[in-house]
Order: sequence, then C-alpha cells, then structure tokens
Amino acid sequence: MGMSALAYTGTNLEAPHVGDIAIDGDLSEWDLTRCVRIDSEGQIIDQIEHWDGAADCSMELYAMWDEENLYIAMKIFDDTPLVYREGFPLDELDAVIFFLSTDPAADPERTEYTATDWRIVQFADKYKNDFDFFSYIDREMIADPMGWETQGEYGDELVFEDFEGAIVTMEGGIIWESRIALSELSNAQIAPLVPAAGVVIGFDCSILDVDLPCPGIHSLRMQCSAQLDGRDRSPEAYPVDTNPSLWGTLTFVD
Ligand SMILES: [Ca+2]
Ligand SMILES: [Ca+2]
Repeated sequence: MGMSALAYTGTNLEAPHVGDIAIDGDLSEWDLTRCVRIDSEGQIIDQIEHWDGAADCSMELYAMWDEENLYIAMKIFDDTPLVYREGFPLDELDAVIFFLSTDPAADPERTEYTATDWRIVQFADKYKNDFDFFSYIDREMIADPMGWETQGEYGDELVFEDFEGAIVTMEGGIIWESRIALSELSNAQIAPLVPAAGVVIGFDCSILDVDLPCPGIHSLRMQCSAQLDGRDRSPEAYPVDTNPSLWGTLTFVD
C-alpha cells in the first residue's frame, strides 16, 4: 500500500467544553455519545492473530477541554487489563497511545512529525488498590524537537507534573479518566495549544494489549483511524508513529 499523505482520516472525536469535573473514574460529567471506538478487526495494525474479539481488547475514547486542560476518558474492555511489568519493553505490555498536534494550523498533509506533534504512551500499574501512572513521550522521530526531548522511555516515570489520572474497574474492563495540563506540551520554544470551539487538531489513539507479560510476546495493537483489509498487518505498513497525515482529528466544541 503506497503511503502518501492522507491529510488526516475521517475519524473525528468531538470534545465538548467542560465545567466542573472530578478525575475519579466516574464518568457522569461526560457525554458518552461523543466518542470514537476501537473495536474492529480492520483497526488491528500488529499481531492480528492475538485478537480474540472485543472482550479481549476494545475501547471507547472520550475527550473534553477547558482553557488550560485536555481531559481524556476511556472505557477499556479487556479480560486481563493493565498488564504491566517494570523493565519490560513497552510493546510487550498493555498501554494506550495518544497522538495529537498542538498546532491547529499544522499542514494535515505533512508526512513527518514536527515539534508540535506528540506521541504519548500511557501505562498504569495497579498496586493494592492504587494505580501508578507512567508516560513515555517519544520525540525520536522529530528532526527538531525544539528542546522537548524524549522522556519516560524506560516505562517508570510519570513525566508530566500537572496530570491527574483515576482508574476504576467495570464489568469486562476498566474506566480510565485523566486530565493533562496543556502547558505540559509546550516549552519556551513550543507554544501551548489554545483550544476553542471550532478548532480542529490532528489526533489519534492506539491501544496495546498483551494477556501475559512474557518476554518476546508482542502486544496486539489497534489504531483508531485504521480501516485495513487482509491479515498482513504491521505498524510499518500503517506508520502513524512517523506519519501524522494518517491520524484522525479531534474537534473542540461548545
Ligand atoms: Ca469524573
Ligand atoms: Ca486482553
């Protein structure tokens, strides 16, 4: 499949403005009808033979915003959620990956990441009844990351200072609610995203699923924007990690 610029796919997530919200795993503040789903075989971009259907790995994703924050909530359906083991490679664990541009004016046909394109891997590890949150911000594919370098690649760092997360279990999986301050995705050279109703940004999401942390067992990976045929799947053949034009979009609304 030739991978020319797609100028973003048609997959769009509407993110309403939010007033009061508690990051507690209770999604009563959320409009659950505004979501994107990862739940079909066409969205698998790696390890298709390891998918046992929606109860094994699927998700619904929601977003909201205020002037300073991006809120993301997920229902993750997985009969063995949050498989995490310190020191394991990131592609042998359960994780989610968010892809977003903090520049609404970025060219949707760009086929390389720029400093305002973010690939954020998030993990959580349950210890007793608490969760530790970890992030990995991958900037290796960016020619000039403008002073914001890769962080968290060893899987044991939160990376963000102004972040809140909460996870609760539900029938068949988990609910994961989170807030990230938009200032975290900026520095002296990179302006923060300023959301407003009507603004559209490049956005995508990926989920990684492994049922047992065994060395060498790679995670199944599903990508929100993907709609693939056949069973020959690989991240190289659907290179969202290096080509933002394959992402979907997120639209901020009132
Ligand atoms: Ca809540
Ligand atoms: Ca699973």
